[in-house]
Amino acid sequence: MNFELKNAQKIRSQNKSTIFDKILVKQAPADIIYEDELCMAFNDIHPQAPVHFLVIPKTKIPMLEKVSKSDGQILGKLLMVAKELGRSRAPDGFRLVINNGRHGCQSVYYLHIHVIGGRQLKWPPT
Ligand code: IU
Repeated sequence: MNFELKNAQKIRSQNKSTIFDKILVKQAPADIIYEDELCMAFNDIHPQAPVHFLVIPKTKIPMLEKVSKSDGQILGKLLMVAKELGRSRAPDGFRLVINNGRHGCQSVYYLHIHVIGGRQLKWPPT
């Protein structure tokens, strides 16, 4: 069982501070590749492909199932940033993934979009 899967099995409070809260305020290290007033993107510490970065909102949402109607604008923004960075870093194609909850293999309860590419990806994901 890999680290993320093991972590995803743990029951945790969704309101607890996460490593991404710390990365946002530069209290934890990350290889930041993009930042603006609404979001940040940084390279995944355990990349699953040559290109693997995460896009997070600056306003905390613990997981996709917790988004509300008022989050529509920030969700659109995250997708736009993922698309722009994905297109320039993985011009032959890329995949976006949002893990949600235990069965979704979410290990960090701070909403993030994985952007994965730089090699031929397979389908379906297991
Ligand atoms: P998940 O969808 O919650 O399983 O993804 C969390 C990701 O955060 C996972 O791919 C980790 O490798 C990644 N990560 C990171 O980039 N930096 C960190 O300090 C930690 C985890 I802890």
